[in-house]
Amino acid sequence: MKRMTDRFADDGAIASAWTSIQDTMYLDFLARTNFGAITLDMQHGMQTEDSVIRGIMALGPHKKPVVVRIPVGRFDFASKALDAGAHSIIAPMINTVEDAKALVSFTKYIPVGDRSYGPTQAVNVLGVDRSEYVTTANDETVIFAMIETKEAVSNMEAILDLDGIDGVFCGPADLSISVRGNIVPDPYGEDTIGIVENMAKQAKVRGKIAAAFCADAATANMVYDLGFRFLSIGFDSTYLDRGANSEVAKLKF
Ligand code: 3PY
Ligand code: MG
Repeated sequence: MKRMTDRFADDGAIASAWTSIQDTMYLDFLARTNFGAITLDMQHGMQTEDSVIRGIMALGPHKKPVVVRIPVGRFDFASKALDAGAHSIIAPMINTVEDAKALVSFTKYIPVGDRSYGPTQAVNVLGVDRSEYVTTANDETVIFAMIETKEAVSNMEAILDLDGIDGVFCGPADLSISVRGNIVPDPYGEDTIGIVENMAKQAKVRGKIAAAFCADAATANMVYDLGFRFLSIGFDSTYLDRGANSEVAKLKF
């Protein structure tokens, strides 16, 4: 199987779907689109532990990277999602080096972290044997720390310096709320765009991946130009609205 990390070689980028819908038939449809990866969102999206495990298994045959955004602090479930065959974890609200170290301890095997041995289902889903899985997992699983508060920004370089943190993931809405002190988000607005630019720069100088949540393709293109290389684009209701409404708009009645 072509692994997720390969796709970043030669400055490649991944456009990921972002989904909250628990249904495996829907996930099968989504995986047949031209998105390069599928992200299952448990933080604000309605994915549950059960639906994520079923989702990873349903997505396995598509051979596309499956990414799971865990709820805040649920590093135990990050391990379980990797054991089920997820390629990557996005951990929200990583504000301190201690948060990041806890994330690494649950998601990377020794000597980087303390992930417990037991990839029974991952080897089936990914089609590799156990010894290949465990000896390559630290390099092949991609662990993103979400940077989305002022505190996280002040600790970002130290978080990025940690072995086991493979990249940072920009949460532009929470970041703007935290920086502006205003609950109405202004993603990629003038108060935060400099921080976002620096995020990509700091990741790149360390050979790590900058990732970001984007509402649409125009935002993803802008963020790509800043140096981000894993870009989630829109979410379920936008896919349905835009797809359905673009057809309806073509009707002559
Ligand atoms: C944010 O923008 O804060 C996010 O977490 C994106 O989902
Ligand atoms: Mg957020």
